[in-house]
Amino acid sequence: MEDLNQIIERARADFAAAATPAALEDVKAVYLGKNGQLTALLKGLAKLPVEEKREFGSKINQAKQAVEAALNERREEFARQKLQERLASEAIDITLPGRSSGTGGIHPVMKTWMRVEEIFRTIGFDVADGPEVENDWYTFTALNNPPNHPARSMQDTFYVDLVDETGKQMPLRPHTSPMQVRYARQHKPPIKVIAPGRTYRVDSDATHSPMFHQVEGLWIDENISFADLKGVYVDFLRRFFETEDLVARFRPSYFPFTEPSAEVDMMFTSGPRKGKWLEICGAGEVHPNVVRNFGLDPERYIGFAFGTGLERLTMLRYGIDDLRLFFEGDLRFLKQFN
Ligand code: 2U9
Repeated sequence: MEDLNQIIERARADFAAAATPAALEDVKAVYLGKNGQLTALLKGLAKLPVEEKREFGSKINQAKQAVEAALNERREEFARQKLQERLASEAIDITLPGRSSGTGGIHPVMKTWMRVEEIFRTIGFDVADGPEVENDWYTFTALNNPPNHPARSMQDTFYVDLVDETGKQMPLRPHTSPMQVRYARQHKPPIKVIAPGRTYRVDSDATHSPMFHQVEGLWIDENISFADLKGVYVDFLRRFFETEDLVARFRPSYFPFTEPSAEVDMMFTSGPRKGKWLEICGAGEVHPNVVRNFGLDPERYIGFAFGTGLERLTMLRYGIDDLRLFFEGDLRFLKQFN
């Protein structure tokens, strides 16, 4: 009896001392294996008389069950330990910020585009759209450009390998004007429209990009004067820059498609940018030849047109000094606007 209790105690101690599951299985063999101590006792039963066999046999079996229970307990301990180690090594820090797929933002020039549309829509202007690969007539002829005008040259305008219905090579539009010509020929006066969009010119430095954006405006009716141009444009500038403290001046200039023509400068009259004239726009009363090309009688219909660069408006609004920043796609720059 003493022996059995001692065996159980030693087995428990040995199981506890086993450092690894493999060591535990080795120790198990010492007690329960084919040549184990309890197995040997069971084998020895055969030599005992019948009564003792029964009594001693049941005690050995109880001892065997106790040793097996101790073994299983130690096995479970190893399993729990292994699970804890795995949980610790695969732990997730739930306080880390999530990985987002990133949301896109609106490009600052597009923001200006949207703003300009919004402002002009509130004063009754429609918004035109049209092709970027144009034909010669809408791009130059309709706008009163003489056949030898430099704008028509390969140095100033990009051409694609396509010819229009009159056999002339097709340009990438160097201004948004063709959209206004198309619109004017499809609508009856009053014609009140802006044409924003991408434009292309053979030009590239800190203030010029081969692809840029313009917005042009056109208002044609029976009596639309230079005074209306001033009123509409200055009102637009004040709303775009969100300040009443802004003045504009109109300097005489020349464009083939307007007569008289002017360049518009603006100046802030308060704040940090106060007191410096900034060029912002070209404009004028639409030339009678252009009105005729709309299919209208220039003796009856008259009005103004203007053209502004969307990059220029954006640079002045945010104080950006290099146009190339708009086209480099650097997120450190772009993220500031969203
Ligand atoms: C039609 C008739 C007339 C639009 C005009 C300008 C003067 C002009 C430039 C300013 C900066 C283009 O982006 S820019 O480089 N624009 O100087 N644009 S008058 O005149 C028109 C337009 C369409 C049918």
